[in-house]
Order: sequence, then C-alpha cells, then structure tokens
Amino acid sequence: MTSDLIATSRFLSYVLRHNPSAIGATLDDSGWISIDGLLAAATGHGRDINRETLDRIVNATGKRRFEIRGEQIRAAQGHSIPVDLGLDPRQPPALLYHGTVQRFLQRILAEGLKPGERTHVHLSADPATAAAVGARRGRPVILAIQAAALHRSGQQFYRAANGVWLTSHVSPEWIRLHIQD
Ligand code: HQG
Repeated sequence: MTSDLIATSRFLSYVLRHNPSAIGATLDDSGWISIDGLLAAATGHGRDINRETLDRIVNATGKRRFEIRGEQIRAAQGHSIPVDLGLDPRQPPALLYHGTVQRFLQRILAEGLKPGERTHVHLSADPATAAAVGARRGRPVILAIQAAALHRSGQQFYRAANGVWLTSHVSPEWIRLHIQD
C-alpha cells in the first residue's frame, strides 16, 4: 500500500476499533457500521475517503483488518471499545504465539498476558506472524502459548475473521519462551 493508503487504513482502524465518536459515527453492538455512514462521517470530519479507496484498503494483502458484510464494515479484531464480535468459541491448535518485547517479559512471566487496553489478548497462529506483531515495538520476543491445554482447562478461544486468535488472558503457567531456530 502507498503511504496515503496506510495512513487512511490506520485512521479507519482507530475509528472502528477505538473511537467512532471521533468522527461522530456509531457502531452497533457487534462493531458494524454502514459503509456509506462511515464514509460520510469521515468526509464530514475532513477525511475524504471514497469507496474505491476503502475497497483497496479492505482487499489489500496482509492483515485483513476489516470485514465487509453486505453494505456494512467493521474491524475484524483489535477493539478497545466493548463490542460483541459474535465469534463462536473454537478449539485452538496445540500452540499459539504472542509477539512482544523484552521490556514486558518479566511482567508477562509473572502475571501472564493481559488484554491491556483491548478487549482480548491477541495471539498468532505461527511464530513468524507473532514476530511481526512484536516488531512493532522493538526487537521481538516470541512466546509460545499452550493453547490446547489452556482450552482443555476450560478457557474459551475465538478466531477473528482474519485468523487472529483471541482469548481473555493467559496465566504464566501456559507461557514458554519460543526460541527461533
Ligand atoms: C503486552 C496489531 C506487561 C503485550 C497486532 C503487548 C495484533 C503486557 C502489549 C493486535 C502484559 C499490548 C494486538 C503484562 C501483555 N505486562 N505487558 N502482563 N500482557 N503485555 O497492541 O498483542 O496491526 O494491545 O505483549 O498485529 O501487541 O493493529 O497488543 O506488547 O494482532 O492490526 O502489552 O494489534 O494489529 O499491546 O497487538 P497491544 P498486541 P494491527
């Protein structure tokens, strides 16, 4: 994507995950908003985004941050505002991965992974994706999460439309350092 498209994508992520009222928009309980309503609200707040630009962002290869259903759009994951994505609980694979950085490690190993500002802890299906997530903050440190065992212990897991796994928290006993070969 061009830098303009990346900036617009970031803006849409911010609105649809964290702050729809920044442009006077309202999401439904599941995080959806009509595409026309979103574009009109953005334009009304000085961000002139047309449908073609939106489609290019939604269809760009990579993270697939946005979901379209009919004439509505939402962020696939990453919310801090309370939304019920309506995802069915699923059996996770044996291991999932979390990318972080060294400075958080001691706390994570002591108190577990917490969702922080977001509604869920975000986990990746493979170490390479987790490395990219961690690399947003510095040199990545990858954690392997014993997801199937944690699920067996009674905790629910969900998979967002773009393949990101979501769960409420991960206590330290299920976390191991993943050493890349
Ligand atoms: C860390 C991006 C201290 C955690 C990504 C992370 C993902 C703790 C940071 C999605 C902690 C939270 C989510 C604890 C967790 N003590 N630090 N107990 N528990 N942390 O951004 O997982 O590009 O809220 O390791 O790709 O980094 O925006 O979560 O470093 O899918 O589409 O606290 O966001 O997607 O950071 O990223 P975040 P995340 P997008």
